[in-house]
Amino acid sequence: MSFIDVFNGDADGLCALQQLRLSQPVDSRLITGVKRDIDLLKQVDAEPDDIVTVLDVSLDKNREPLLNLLDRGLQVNYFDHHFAGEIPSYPNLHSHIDLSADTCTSALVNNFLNGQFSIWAVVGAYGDNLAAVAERIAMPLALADDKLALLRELGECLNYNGYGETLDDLYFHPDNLSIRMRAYADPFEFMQNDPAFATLRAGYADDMAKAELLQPTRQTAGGAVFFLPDAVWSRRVSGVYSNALASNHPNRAHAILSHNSTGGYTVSVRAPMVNKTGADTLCRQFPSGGGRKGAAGINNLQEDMLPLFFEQFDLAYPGV
Ligand SMILES: [Mn+2]
Repeated sequence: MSFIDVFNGDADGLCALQQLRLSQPVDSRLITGVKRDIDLLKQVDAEPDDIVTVLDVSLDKNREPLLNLLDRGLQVNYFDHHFAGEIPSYPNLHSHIDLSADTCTSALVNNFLNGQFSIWAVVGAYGDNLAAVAERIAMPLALADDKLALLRELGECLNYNGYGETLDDLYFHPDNLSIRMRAYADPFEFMQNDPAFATLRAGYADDMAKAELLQPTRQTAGGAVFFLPDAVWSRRVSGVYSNALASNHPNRAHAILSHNSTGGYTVSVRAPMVNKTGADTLCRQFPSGGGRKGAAGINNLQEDMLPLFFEQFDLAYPGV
């Protein structure tokens, strides 16, 4: 019997796994990728007595390989907050799926573990740009403001690391980052002792300084659309830059488009922070689109679909 951990390569996926593996330290096979690579379960090559844990990737996007594993009798633990569609009913599927806008996978694992390693759930929630969720989980820990700010920075840095078109765009492969984090029950010790944090912090600052010089290409009453240049730094910064725009302009919806290698665009959509709805339904209208109510994306939007995308963006976010 072996353990196979399948997780999104962003902060939320990493911090969800961190809590589970601190609680149950086992040698597991890790399957992950860049944040947008959520088609992960098909990579699982398992024996019937293996235990598969899936974190922070949409069940709907992984339905076929999931059903295959379940039919073969494997035990599957599934924690997620993305669009799931119908959740299959199998005695060997242990699902912890909650689509509400005010939760994330790290928070769901925190509930499951009764707060055993909640400090890592705080990091994961910050990484998903859910500051209110992070602060609610952090409340019983009674951390000083500067400590909380550091956890936020770690979450944002881990999240930043997940963005890129391929693993080569990233500073650290998420499986490597997970193994480096593994020894630390205390994220402050991780930040102090492992050079990964300093590397990500410097890269983040550098990429953000470039992004902040950009102007929106389209501005409407309800939203703003930005195009990022075709460069490694812009692929890395697209997600955290979207989150920063959303936080700095809470009444406005945002779409951030970057070029990808197939000649199309990778799109990040953020609903207005004051009304986190519609991002998932907007993106799911397009092939390869998906996500959550407040934050969603399209992996590959073809150039000729741009006018339709703008039209649907305006319809979704007409402003007040
Ligand atoms: Mn998440």
